[in-house]
Amino acid sequence: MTVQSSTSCSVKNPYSVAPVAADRSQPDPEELMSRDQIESLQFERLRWTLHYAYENVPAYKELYDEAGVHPGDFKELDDLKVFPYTDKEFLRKAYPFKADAVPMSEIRRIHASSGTTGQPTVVTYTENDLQTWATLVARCFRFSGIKPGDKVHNAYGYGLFTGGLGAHYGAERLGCAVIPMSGGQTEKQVQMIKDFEPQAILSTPTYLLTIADGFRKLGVDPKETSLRTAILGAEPWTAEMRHEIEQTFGTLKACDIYGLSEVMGPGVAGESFESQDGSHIWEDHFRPEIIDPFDDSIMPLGHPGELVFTALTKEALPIIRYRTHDLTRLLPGTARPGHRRMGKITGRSDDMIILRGVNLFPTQVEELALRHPELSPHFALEITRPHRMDEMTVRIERREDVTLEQAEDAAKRLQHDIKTKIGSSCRIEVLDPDVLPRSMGKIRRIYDNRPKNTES
Ligand code: DLL
Repeated sequence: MTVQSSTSCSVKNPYSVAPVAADRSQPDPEELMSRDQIESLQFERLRWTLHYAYENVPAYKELYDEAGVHPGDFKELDDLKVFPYTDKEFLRKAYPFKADAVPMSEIRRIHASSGTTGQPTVVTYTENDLQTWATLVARCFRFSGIKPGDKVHNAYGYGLFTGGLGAHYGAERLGCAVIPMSGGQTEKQVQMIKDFEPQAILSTPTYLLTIADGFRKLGVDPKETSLRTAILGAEPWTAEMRHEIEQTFGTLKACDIYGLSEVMGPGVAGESFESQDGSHIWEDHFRPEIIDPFDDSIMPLGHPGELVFTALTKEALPIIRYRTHDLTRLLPGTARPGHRRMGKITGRSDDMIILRGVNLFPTQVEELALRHPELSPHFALEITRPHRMDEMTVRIERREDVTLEQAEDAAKRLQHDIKTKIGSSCRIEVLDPDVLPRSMGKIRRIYDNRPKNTES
């Protein structure tokens, strides 16, 4: 490509298409829309999306033809419910690029979700998709208290994972100086934070705990760092974990950011630093639904269930009624009343432990464990089947400043809490500090050591 020089000698790219607001510290107009305005925008965008997917992605045409529905049936928002759900399997079958609505010449980025089992899920982006993504991530960061001009330490992993690059371009779009650390190399992270004095950090909640440990190992109290804002996501975390992190870093505010690769990546929803009351879903680009994961029926506002998303503006990879497996509920918007909020995610339906008929998520253990000041946030759950019955062992580290006896006393109380509040019996093993493997990104909480290929 030939680059023409500008006569005004401006450093700005004259060919840039990025719609950056003149004052990046101000909300986008769509952010401030009323519920009615959002819903009429959603209706227009949904109608476009349904036709666009049907005409350009054979898998959607096949799905809708088989179900006997047609984009022309969409006459009001409520009609979305007649279109079948999609899921990871739908995308897997299209591996790697058969779900794309545009030719490869229009694709500018390819990411893939790790996929704990089998084939990864591939997600693609056009130039416009990347612009939307950066704009929405920037919106989340501003909403969570980051300001143009701030230095932002990005500890989300760079690479095929959408966290690193998604957060990176969002921070640049907001007008921040990004420090592209990626995950891992904790000592170096600590050094960079000490030397560069960023105001904000982007990380998974559990990796931020690892970084806090890194500071303590150097003899530095995390409260002495420059960090004032942490934007945390990519894994479930509880109000208790927020409290833990905010206490550890002193004046820092920890806010949530939510997203998933298939729907875009980070930035589908973000949290206000003022109200810290759950992430608002950016409904100018995504229409959420909550469904009953067992009978697939749609749940009313406030009821828990599985989150389902329809992306309203995606060009490369249309996503319609995609089942996320994330369990939460929808709530009315507060700081941005036109957009609905999501409650904290309890977990993924596929991460649910069923222990002798009782459903259990690691977040429930996190919530209860962190109420005992003798116990640390570092724990893992092991499921075994020594005889015919499943058993769970909670392995949890004690805090540095308590004795083993004190921690074991607290563990007995935790065991009682788990029995009475969740309904499961378990064993608790108290470990010394720094024994469990530390998170470098998304933490692994569950170790399922039951014999394979037997009935559950
Ligand atoms: O984790 C995207 C992301 C990166 C979000 C950085 C936020 C920050 P995936 O790897 O596709 O994408 O994983 C998506 O992670 O379905 C949830 O189960 C979980 N998840 C993501 N954000 C949150 C959150 C990225 N704030 C899966 N709270 C999702 C709870 C989250 N779980």
